[in-house]
Amino acid sequence: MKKNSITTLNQFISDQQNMFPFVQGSLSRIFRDLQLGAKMINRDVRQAGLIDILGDFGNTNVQGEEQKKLDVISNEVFIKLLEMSGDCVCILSEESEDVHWCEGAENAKYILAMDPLDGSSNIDVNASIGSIFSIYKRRSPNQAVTMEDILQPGNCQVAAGYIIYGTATMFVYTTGSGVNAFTLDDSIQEFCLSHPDIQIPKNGKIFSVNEGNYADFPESYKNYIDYCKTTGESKKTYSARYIGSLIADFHRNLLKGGIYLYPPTLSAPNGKLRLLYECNPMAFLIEQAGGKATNGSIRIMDIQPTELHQRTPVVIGSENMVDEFLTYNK
Ligand code: AHM
Ligand code: MG
Repeated sequence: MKKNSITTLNQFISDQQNMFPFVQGSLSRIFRDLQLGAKMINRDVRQAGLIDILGDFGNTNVQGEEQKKLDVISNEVFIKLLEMSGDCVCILSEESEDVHWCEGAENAKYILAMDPLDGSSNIDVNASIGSIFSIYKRRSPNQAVTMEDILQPGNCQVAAGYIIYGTATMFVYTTGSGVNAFTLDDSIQEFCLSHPDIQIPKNGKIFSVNEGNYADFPESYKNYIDYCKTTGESKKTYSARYIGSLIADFHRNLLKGGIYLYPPTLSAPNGKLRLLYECNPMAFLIEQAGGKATNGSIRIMDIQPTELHQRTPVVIGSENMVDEFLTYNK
């Protein structure tokens, strides 16, 4: 990149496409749709306190109109845009119980999984939230889509990323050759390359976990968390940082180095986070940035999903910190 030059996300994607001529335009079109959806949701998030979108889904406002939660609106926005361009045969969403089949796109090549607005309970308190996506190529191009197409392990992802609606709005993604982040320039409404080729530091100083659940964690997790909090002259302690919004916690750790844990608990033995919509895309990004992601015993991206809304414990972040955790969780 030339110094002082601006590279927009569209330009970046089109350059990548020129480098790999076998990549047809459909993946680029999906990215165009995701960008447009991100800008529309960004607009709504920025106005969240001003317009009637804060209430619970199902409520009616004083005019008798139905109020919609932003996560429902976000789901509708992405589905509508992706369905219109016809490059996804189906969409899997944390907000939809079943597979959403895209009308007229029976022959499309891609399957998209998403959490349209993760951490949405943070909207009401003006904390960062985000949208997560993960893209797979269907395995059966010339026949009806099977469950094998839909339930692919994370190691088959062709692209993944997230949009963080924070103090700035950023689009962070990978197609398997590094991680790049683009910041939305509000004045021109373009995502511009701001963080090329992100690498997570091998060691970090931050651990992120909901310690409110500590009593319910397995012993190995408790021991690791106790270790993170150890103080002493010879040992560097870690600082705790936990927003309770996966993308915000992940994004900070990605840039600064750190580890994020969502352990199994007594009441939720598979943790809380979803494999398809949250853990796989984050695992692809972290590995592409030089980090690691595990469920405590195996690599997140090697888990074979068996159901759409499957949950998994997750430990993700700087390589040496995840390795250190694994010595506690043999
Ligand atoms: P959501 O998909 O319903 O928004 O829930 C996922 C969120 C993550 O953003 C966050 O990391 C986690 O839930 C926080 O859970 P907890 O409040 O149990 O710590
Ligand atoms: Mg979520």
